[in-house]
Amino acid sequence: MITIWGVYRSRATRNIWALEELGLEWRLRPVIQAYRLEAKEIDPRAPDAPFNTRSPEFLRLSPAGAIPVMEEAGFVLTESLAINLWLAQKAGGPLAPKDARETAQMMQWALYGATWIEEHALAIQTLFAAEEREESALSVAEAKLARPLAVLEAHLATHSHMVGGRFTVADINMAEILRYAQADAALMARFPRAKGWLELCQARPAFKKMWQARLAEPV
Ligand SMILES: N[C@@H](CCC(=O)N[C@@H](CS)C(=O)NCC(=O)O)C(=O)O
Repeated sequence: MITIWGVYRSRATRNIWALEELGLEWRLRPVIQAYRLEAKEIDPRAPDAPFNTRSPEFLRLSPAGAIPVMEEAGFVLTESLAINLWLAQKAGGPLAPKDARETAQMMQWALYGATWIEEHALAIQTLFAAEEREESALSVAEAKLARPLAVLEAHLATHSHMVGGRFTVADINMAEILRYAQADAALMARFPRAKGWLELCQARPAFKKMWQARLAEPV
C-alpha cells in the first residue's frame, strides 16, 4: 500500500491526482504544515501539537520537514514531481514514459516547471489570496513568468500535451505548477493555449475528485 504523508492543501494534490489517474491503492497520513499551526499561534514543537512538518517522527522520514512524502514497503521518496514520475513508471500504462526519451522529456518539463515557473506562479497565488493586492509585486511575478509561459505556449502550439502526444504524468506535474497562476485571468489570457490545455487537464475526473476533497479539507 502506498502512503502519502501530507494534506490536500499542499503539493500532495499532485500525487493524489496522479494516484487517482493511475488507479493505485493509496492512503493519506495527515501531516499539517508547521507554518499553518504557527499562523494560529500553536507551537508546532509542543508535545500536544497536531502531527506536523516539525514533529520528530515526521522529520525522521523527511529531514527537510516538507510534505508530501511517499512511502511504500520501506521505500521513502520526497519531492512531489519526482514522486509522480516514480508512481507513473511503477504503474506503467499511457501516463508513464514509454521509453528512455520520454523519461528524459518528462524530467525536462518537471525541472523547467520547478525552476522557471513555480516560484513566480506561487507568488501570484499568494498575492491573489491576500486581502489587499500588492500591484508592484504582481507586476514583478508576471514579468518573471512572461518568458517561461511563452515557452509553454509555443510548445503547446505544436503539441497537444507536454510529452508523447497524450495525457501523461508530465501534464499533471506542469498543470499543478501552472494552477498557482490561474487566478490571474489577465495573465492567463495572454497564453490562450496554455490556459486551454490547463482547463482540459482539470476537466479530468481524477482532478475533479482530488479538488473536491481539497475543498472539503478545513483551511
Ligand atoms: N519542492 C518540494 C516542496 C515541498 C514543500 O515546500 N512543501 C510545503 C507544503 S506545499 C511544506 O511542507 N511546507 C511546510 C514547512 O515548510 O514547514 C516538493 O515539490 O515536494
